Amino acid sequence: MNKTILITGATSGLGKAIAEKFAAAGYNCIITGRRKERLQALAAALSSSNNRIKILPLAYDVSKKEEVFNAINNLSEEWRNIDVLVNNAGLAAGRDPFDEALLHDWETMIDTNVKGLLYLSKAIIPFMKARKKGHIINIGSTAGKEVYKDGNVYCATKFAVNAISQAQRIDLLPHRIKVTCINPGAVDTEFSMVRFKGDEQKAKAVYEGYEPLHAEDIASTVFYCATLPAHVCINDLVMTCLSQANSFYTYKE
Ligand code: NDP
Ligand code: 8X3
Repeated sequence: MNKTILITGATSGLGKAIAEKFAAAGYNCIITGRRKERLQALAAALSSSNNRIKILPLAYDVSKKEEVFNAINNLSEEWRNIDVLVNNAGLAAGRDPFDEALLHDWETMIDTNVKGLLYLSKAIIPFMKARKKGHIINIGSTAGKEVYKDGNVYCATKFAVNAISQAQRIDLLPHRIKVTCINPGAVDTEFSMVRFKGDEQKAKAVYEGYEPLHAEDIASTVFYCATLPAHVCINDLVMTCLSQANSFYTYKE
């Protein structure tokens, strides 16, 4: 029987690449995000690439508690057998000094990166507990390892993802649920376009002068972590491209 994965933020970047990787490996996929057209297009592409799997597109906003619990609680019995939950949906909004940053940006990041991850985990853990197995993979960041200038609340949300991952790992031990936190450095996705609110020049500059990670690199790592033997769990993993050492140091040519 196919395994099932639920991926948040599958309409773009890391989430889309993770969906493609697991679909190719025969997983049934619940793909989620707010942009319905993108979800439908991805669902069609994944289904046609592998006719032995099922794809369920679910459009909701992870930061809206009611939408999350409605979507998850309305899953049919068959779709509740979630083996892997990837809490990936997230964003940075702005990159400004603490005293100049917008409250609205802070709230959006906290609501999405922290509360969204909590809501999804809370909604899905009962299904995993009932089956006495499951794997939660949280996407953190190098920004959750070192705070960098003007990163303030984005970094804080990723520090929170790290803390929540540690807490989940401890408290879910009796239920045989694995918890992995994967912390990538710069990955060339729509992340910077979102962060700089459509400013293409600023977004492009982030990835100039070196080869950043690609979304597929993260997808392969998520897949590796998710397919280890049942008794093995990668707890915490930091990955960067060759040109990046940590949040502060990127060697650009
Ligand atoms: P993208 O902007 O390419 O993708 C972000 C995804 O998150 C989209 O699918 C978007 O879907 C979804 N999303 C955002 N807000 C919401 C919301 N409120 N409800 C539901 N879905 C939402 O960025 P990445 O793929 O790069 O980012 C994915 C994760 O990786 C984030 O958590 C990010 O912090 C993290 N990360 C990224 C790095 C990078 O350099 N790119 C490095 C380290 C970590 P939609 O808009 O359709 O809702
Ligand atoms: C995304 C990577 O360096 O922009 O989490 O914070 S960075």
